[in-house]
Amino acid sequence: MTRPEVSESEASARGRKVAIVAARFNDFIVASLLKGAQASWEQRGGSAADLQVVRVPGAFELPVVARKLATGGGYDAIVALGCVIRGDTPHFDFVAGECARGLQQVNLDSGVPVIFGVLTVETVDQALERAAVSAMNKGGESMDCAIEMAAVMARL
Ligand code: INI
Repeated sequence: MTRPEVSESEASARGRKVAIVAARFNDFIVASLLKGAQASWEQRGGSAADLQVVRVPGAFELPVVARKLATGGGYDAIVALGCVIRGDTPHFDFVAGECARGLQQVNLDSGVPVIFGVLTVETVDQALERAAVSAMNKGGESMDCAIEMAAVMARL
């Protein structure tokens, strides 16, 4: 990933309120994404009381809950976490595609940033690589993105 650092103020979670909606399907991956997101929230100074986590059955269910959180929760951003692995399912394209489409719809319709932290991969190995406890953890990256977007929206 090539992205220059954001300013210190835009990288701070202090005073922000964020919700995570995370799928339970493929939890051996999603649990690591969730840990990465929570760690980033803490590292950036977010308070535990201002971070809500909601679990849903699968990636297909993420948009409807993201919508509820975005429209009624007073959150500055929503982070959606999940993992869809092509090898596991003949309906990969439906689950992954509808999840992405639904989350983008909530993002644009609500005006509350919805971050796409859903892995859509070919193999388990690719998923493990992106969920490792490292700088590459997609959950942590998604939380960083949410915090930056909260700052961007507050500034505009
Ligand atoms: N849900 C996922 O989050 N990842 C998957 O890989 C997956 N597969 O393989 O099918 C998956 N399916 C469940 C789906 O998200 C819904 O929960 C289900 O269809 C009920 O609506």
